[in-house]
Amino acid sequence: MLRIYGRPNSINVQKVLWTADELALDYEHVPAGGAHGKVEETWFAALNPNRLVPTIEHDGFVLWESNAIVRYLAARFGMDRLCARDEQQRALAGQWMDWATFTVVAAMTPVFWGLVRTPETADKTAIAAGIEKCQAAFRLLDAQLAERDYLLGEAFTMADVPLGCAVYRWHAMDVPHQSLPHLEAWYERLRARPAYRDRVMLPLS
Ligand SMILES: N[C@@H](CCC(=O)N[C@@H](CS)C(=O)NCC(=O)O)C(=O)O
Repeated sequence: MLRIYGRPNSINVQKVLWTADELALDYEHVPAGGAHGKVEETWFAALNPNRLVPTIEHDGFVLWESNAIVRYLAARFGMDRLCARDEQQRALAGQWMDWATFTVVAAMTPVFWGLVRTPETADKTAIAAGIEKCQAAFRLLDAQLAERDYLLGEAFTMADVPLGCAVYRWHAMDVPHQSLPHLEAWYERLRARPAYRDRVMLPLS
């Protein structure tokens, strides 16, 4: 039995729910965090002492950190599809997943909080700096996608998941969008996936 804890509007939870749906997994989704609470309860801290979502339980196995969860689900249920058997291909997927977190989402966080979550206390300098960093990162991503349909080649893999979540968030915000044809074509391919539309393309909150 797979149980996924997390609120649907969290970008990190969206990675996990999208992956689970791509794999057509049978799972229980327990909304948690934010207005859904639960993370402050003792039983939740026993699962994840950080009191953060996403967190999963799979037949008694507990895991947190969204990219680690995506990698686990892809390897356990999507080997040769979402997860490459080849170590170097798998490492490249991990590279893009970590770059999504530490470069793209790190740059986007002040923009998202300033424009969406707490506009009343927005730091305009931090927003402008974040936009500039995101634009530079997306130019790099556009170049990677110039010669392939997805991050690692002709097929959708776990490498596309964290960046796919970030790119939706970027498009949904009122920020200057550059013309990046390869990134746009990839984003259109993602939008054709029902699980992406269901789990990621939600109103920002
Ligand atoms: N590095 C962690 C970050 C987890 C995280 O910061 N989760 C946020 C939601 S995106 C959270 O749980 N916030 C507290 C809450 O929602 O109550 C991951 O990728 O899973």
